[in-house]
Amino acid sequence: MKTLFRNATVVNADGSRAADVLVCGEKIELVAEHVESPDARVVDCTGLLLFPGAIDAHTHFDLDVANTTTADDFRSGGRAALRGGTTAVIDFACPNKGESLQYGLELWHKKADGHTACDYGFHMTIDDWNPSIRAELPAMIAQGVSSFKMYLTYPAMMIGDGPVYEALCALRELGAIAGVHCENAGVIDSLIAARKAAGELGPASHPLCRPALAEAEAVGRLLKLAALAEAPVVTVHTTCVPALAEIAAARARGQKVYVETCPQYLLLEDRYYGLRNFEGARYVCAPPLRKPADQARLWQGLASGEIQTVNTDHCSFTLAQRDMGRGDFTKIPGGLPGVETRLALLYTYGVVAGRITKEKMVELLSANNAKLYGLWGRKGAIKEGFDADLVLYDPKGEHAVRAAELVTNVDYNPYEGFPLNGSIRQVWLRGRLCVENGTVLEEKSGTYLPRELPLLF
Ligand code: DUC
Ligand code: ZN
Repeated sequence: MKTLFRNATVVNADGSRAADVLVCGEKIELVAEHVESPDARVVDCTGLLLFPGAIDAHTHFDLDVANTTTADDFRSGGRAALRGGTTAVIDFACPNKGESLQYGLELWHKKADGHTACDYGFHMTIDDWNPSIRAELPAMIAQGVSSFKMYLTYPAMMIGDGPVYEALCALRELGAIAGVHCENAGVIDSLIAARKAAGELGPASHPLCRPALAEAEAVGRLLKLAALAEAPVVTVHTTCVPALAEIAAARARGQKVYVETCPQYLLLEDRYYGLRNFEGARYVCAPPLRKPADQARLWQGLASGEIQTVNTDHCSFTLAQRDMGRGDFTKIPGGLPGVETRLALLYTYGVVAGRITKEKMVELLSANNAKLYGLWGRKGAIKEGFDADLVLYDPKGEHAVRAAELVTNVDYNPYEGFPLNGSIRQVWLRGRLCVENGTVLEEKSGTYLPRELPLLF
C-alpha cells in the first residue's frame, strides 16, 4: 500500500522544502519536488507543515513513585504521546535495588508490549552497582538498551560518586551513554529538615529545598566524574543558569556533554508553588520550576545549540494523588504530565514566538533524540528509508490547552488555558494513519524499538 503526501512543507532539522513524500508500507520511499504514483492514495498537504514524528526520550509510564503509581501507564501514555505528535517514547525501565537489570527490562516489556499506541524503547536505570550489574551491561545493549540512567539524588536510586564514576567508565568502554539526574542530595535533605522544623509544610517549600545551586553543584560534580572517566554524558531535565555555566565550563575543557531540558522549565515558573488552596502541588517536580531568568537562558541555549533535546519527563499524577502531600510537601508525588502537549507548546512558544526556527524544533524533538539514542536511520527525519512517522501540522488557527480535551490520564493540566498556535491534523506511525483531528484511531500499533549505540555528534 502506497500513500502520497502531496504539496507538503517538509521540515527536517537540516532544512525545509516544498515536496511530495511517497510512503510504501512502513517506510518513506521518496521525497521529491513532484512525485507521480498512480496507485497511491493521496493525502493533500497544501498549507500544512510535515514534521517527522517527535521522539520523547524521557517518560515515566507505569512507575511506582512515593507509595503510588503514575497515573499514565503505557496504554494511556502511549495514546497521549501519539495524539500529541510523538510517535516514539523512550521510557525508563527501573529495577529496584537488589533486582537484576534483566528483571527490570522484562518487567518493562510486560508493562508495554502489546498495548502501546506509539513505538517505544527503554533506557535502563542503574540504581545499584556491583560486579553482576556491570556484567549485565553487554546483554542490555544486545537487547537494544544503549542508554542508562543514574541519579545523584533520591536514596532509593542513588549509587554514590565512586559507582557513578565506575559505571561511566564501563559505559564508555561499551559505547553506551548515561543520562544523569543532577541534584545534591545532602543539601536537599538539610533544607527539608529546616523547613519541617520551621513548620513550613506546604508546596511553597518545595523549590526552596531544591535550589538551582544544588542542581549546578551536582551537574559540575557529574561533569568532573565524566571527565575522569573520559565519557560523554547527558544532563537530563536541566533547568537553570548556573547548571548551564557548569556545562559550558566542561565543554571548554573539551568534554562531550548533551543537555536535555523540558517544556515545564521553559514555560512554567517557581512562583506557582505559592498558589493558594494547595494548587502549588500541581507543579511539584524535581528539579523544581525555576525563575523567568532561567527560562530565558534555556530558550537562548536552545537557539544557540547548547541544549540538544527537549523531552518531557512525563510523570503524571491526579489531583487525588497529589493530595497525599497535604500537610507534608515531601509526600507530594513529583512529576508533571507533558507528553501530549510538547510539540504544540514548542511550536507556539518557540517557533511562532520567534525564539527558535521550525527546523531547530525538529532537531530538538526528533533528530537529536534519534542520533543520541540509537534510532537514526529509522527515526528522526523525513528522508528516504526512514520510518514513515509523520505529523501533519496545520499552522492556522488558535486554541487553548484544556485538560478535559486531552487523553492524558490526569484531571488537570499544568498548561491549562495556554493559547496554542495551529493544531495537529494527522499523525502517521510507520505508514498507518493513527490520529486524525484529535481522535486516536489505533490503540496498540506501537512496537518495541531495539536501539543501536548512540551516534555521538
Ligand atoms: N523528577 C520528577 O519530577 N519526577 C520523576 C522523576 C524525576 O526525576
Ligand atoms: Zn525523569
